[in-house]
Amino acid sequence: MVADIPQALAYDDVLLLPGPSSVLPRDVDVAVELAQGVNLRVPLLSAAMDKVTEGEMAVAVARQGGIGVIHKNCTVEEQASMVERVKRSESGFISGPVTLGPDDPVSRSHELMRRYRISGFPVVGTDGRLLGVVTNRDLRDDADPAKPVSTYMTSEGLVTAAVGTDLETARKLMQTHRVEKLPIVDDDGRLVGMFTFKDIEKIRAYPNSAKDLKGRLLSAAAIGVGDGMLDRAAALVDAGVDLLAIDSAHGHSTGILEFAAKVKASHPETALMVGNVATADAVRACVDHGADVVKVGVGPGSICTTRIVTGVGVPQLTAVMEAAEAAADLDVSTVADGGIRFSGDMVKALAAGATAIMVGNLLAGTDESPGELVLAGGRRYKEYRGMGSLDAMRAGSADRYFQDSGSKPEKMVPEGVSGLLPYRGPVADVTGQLIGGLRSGMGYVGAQNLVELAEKARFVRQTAAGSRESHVHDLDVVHEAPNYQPG
Ligand code: RVP
Repeated sequence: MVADIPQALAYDDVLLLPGPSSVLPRDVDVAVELAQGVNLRVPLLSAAMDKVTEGEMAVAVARQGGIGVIHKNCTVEEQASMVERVKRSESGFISGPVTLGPDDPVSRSHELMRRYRISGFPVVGTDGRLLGVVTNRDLRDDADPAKPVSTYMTSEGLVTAAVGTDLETARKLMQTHRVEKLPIVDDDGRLVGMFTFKDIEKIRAYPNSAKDLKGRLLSAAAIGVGDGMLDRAAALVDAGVDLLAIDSAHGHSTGILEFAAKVKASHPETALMVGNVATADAVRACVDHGADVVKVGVGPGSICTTRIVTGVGVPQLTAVMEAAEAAADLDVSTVADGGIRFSGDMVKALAAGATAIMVGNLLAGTDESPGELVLAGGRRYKEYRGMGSLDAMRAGSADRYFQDSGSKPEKMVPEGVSGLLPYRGPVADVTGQLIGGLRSGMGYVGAQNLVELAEKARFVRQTAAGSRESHVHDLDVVHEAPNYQPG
């Protein structure tokens, strides 16, 4: 009987063999298509966790070429407005700008500025014609909140451009006329869209952003099952979400699968990610129920106690390999979720066949993660918690673990913990190291792109002694490296 038990491996159990290579790290291609319309420039997702991905993180990750999955421990309105924030953050050409009517009060303009973090609006009449532009420069502190915006808007000598104006022409026009917004109007003077100078500058600053066909950053958001979740999905789709993620600790369960089929039937055009799973059968079940992407990982997360509390799970390398093989047969993608501690783990996950990876821990200590810095013993930290921790479940994630959020805390059975992480600076620093490590790994393997990485990968197993040898040993680290934390 014992002999029949299959063995499963974790990332740290293996290494990749170096192969013949004429590939330089800087020349490799790390782009992937996660699902139709969801083209990533780097194979990275940030976790749908309330200490990891809100609007700011989602924008930051998309600017680096990945996609952030906005968590759902908040109201539908809050989550949808975070998606909108991502979609509006830098779109180059904004085809449906937020507008005001001439009679809207100044207070409404302030409200919208705060909500969308934008600095001004075109003002249009009921017939859609552009009447003026109002920006925060027009609305100084002494602007009366009750007065109509027409009192303060600029309407004389408006700088506008015709339909079809390209990005560079728009930039030059705005520079020449020293304006920050360039409304695009048709022959009848109707507003068709708008460029903003800030957006164009950001496009130049983040050339590797992951974008949709309209040039807007990609966004993803989590939903659960149960009351109101179909409405939540609809609100997120209305807000422009590119990828819906059904977030569960056990994706291979009837309730999740049936719900996935309903979501797919309601929103066939929106890419759907379902998880989490750890077996090939589960991948097939998810795909049978509408998944375009299957998320893999039962128990590898840094804050996760599922395997300890329930005795269930699969070491992540094996889970990824089995899932990726099944997914490849069905022509869908997989995301290796959880347990990525170093960039080398990312290389191993992708070499094992995952289309992309998802991280929580590595991004939770950054500037863009939700929450304040905590000072302890002279060092800076940020809080990180599992969605199966008691605190997070009370805040709304109990359904991920098939528990009732109304239960008394002492009745809940947590599958996660909370803790502090060292502060890690901006997201761009972390992703720079991760992708840099990936590129170097591909160079060693001799893989020009991620498909080749999976094809050429040859793993060897390492013993505990091998793992010890792989890690830093026999010295006290004095100057920490930005991509290596001991133990
Ligand atoms: P990590 O990057 O190792 O911190 O793992 C993050 C992943 O862990 C998440 O994307 C999610 O799948 C899983 N998770 C989140 N909460 C919990 C838990 O409380 N058990 N697990």
